[in-house]
Amino acid sequence: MNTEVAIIGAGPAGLLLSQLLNRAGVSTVVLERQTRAHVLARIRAGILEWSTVELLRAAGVDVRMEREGIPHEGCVLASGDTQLRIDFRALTGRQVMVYGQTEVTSDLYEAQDAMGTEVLHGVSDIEITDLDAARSVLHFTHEGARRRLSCLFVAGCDGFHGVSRRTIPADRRREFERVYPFGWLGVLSETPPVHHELIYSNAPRGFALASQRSETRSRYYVQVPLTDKAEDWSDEAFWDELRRRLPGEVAARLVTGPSIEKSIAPLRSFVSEPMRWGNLFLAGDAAHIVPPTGAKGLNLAASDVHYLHRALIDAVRGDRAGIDSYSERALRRVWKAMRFSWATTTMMHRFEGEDSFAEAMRRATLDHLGASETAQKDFAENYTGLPF
Ligand code: FAS
Ligand code: PHB
Repeated sequence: MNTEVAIIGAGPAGLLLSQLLNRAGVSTVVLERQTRAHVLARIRAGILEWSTVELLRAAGVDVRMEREGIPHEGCVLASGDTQLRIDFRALTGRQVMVYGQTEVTSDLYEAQDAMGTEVLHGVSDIEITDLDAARSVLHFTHEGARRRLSCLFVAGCDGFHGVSRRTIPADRRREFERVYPFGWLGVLSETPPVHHELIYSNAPRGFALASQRSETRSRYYVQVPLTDKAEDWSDEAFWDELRRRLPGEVAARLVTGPSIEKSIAPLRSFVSEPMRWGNLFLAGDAAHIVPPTGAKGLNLAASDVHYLHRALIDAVRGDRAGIDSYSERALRRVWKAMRFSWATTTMMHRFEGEDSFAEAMRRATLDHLGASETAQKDFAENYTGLPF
């Protein structure tokens, strides 16, 4: 098999990159470990930065998003019964879009079907070779046969547990990590959202988030110890805990119902540098992980794809300047989002065993945010997405 760009991973990063390259006339083959149904069953992110919305428009996958997505012009940061609305529109002139990652991935799959792009599922044992040659080779197993894919470039879009980052020699990688001592227990329910905007709540019992997928489908999270298991939490226990962590007047209007999905996501901050090794380019979770507090995970994957698709189109046409500067340019934006995600996680969560000083710092940060339009503008600029 031959192609111009081999893409490992059919998550949002891999499919969006493939779609943008195909629309520019660059051929791709996408290799995915799981089945399509498995990929589409994942419940993950829910907030799109406006630059991600515009990139999806450029990829030609905006029709359903425009119809079903919900623009949000602000969010609420709650601490106890105090609620502070951050007005994105007034502070930055920008907004975000509520549209689930699952829907983004589904729209990308349909667009790739229409393109006739080869997306192979059930692929295993990928080995990447010849990264320093004119053409690289992926060896992999598919439908019981060992196969060979020759390409000009390889895009590692295979997430945190993928093979591509580990193809870069360990002594040439610089890794930065912070593992948080708690996770997020998330519930999806066919119930009307408790508020028309997202509420991030810092409560004495821990963090909670009231999010949504549509006017009839809600997504809620509570901070839980890493020792918890989703199956340990009954729906009733979840709703009770969520009520305890939301402002009283919000909890009073919470509509509960059976969970249609319930899972615990661990939280970590992680960056692996560089994001390029010869003909291999990392994008998305393959290179970096952020705690979901800042709603940056999916949006950083889109950010990497924004830089990488242009660099690869130019490189296929003979201009290598973009691929030579990709890692540095992508990482500059990654680190700013990494900082914002770490800062909001620290500001909004209770850390087991933290001392009174840490608690006082969190309170002072929230007080300052409430009193300073400059601080609110900084939050809004980061949350709605820094410029590419
Ligand atoms: P993905 O992990 O989505 O996709 C990688 C793909 O590569 C997967 O389909 C995988 O099956 C495939 N793959 C892996 N190894 C392979 C191999 N060896 N060969 C072939 N294929 C391979 N972000 C938010 O902004 N908000 C959230 O609330 C949020 N919640 C999350 C909850 C969970 C449980 C997780 C894990 C992540 C969450 N994220 C959230 C972050 C998430 O949305 C990611 O940022 C986003 O999926 C990144 O997309 P990709 O980089 O495409 O990686
Ligand atoms: C979600 O709806 O899943 C979501 C929204 C905002 C976040 C994290 C998750 O910061």
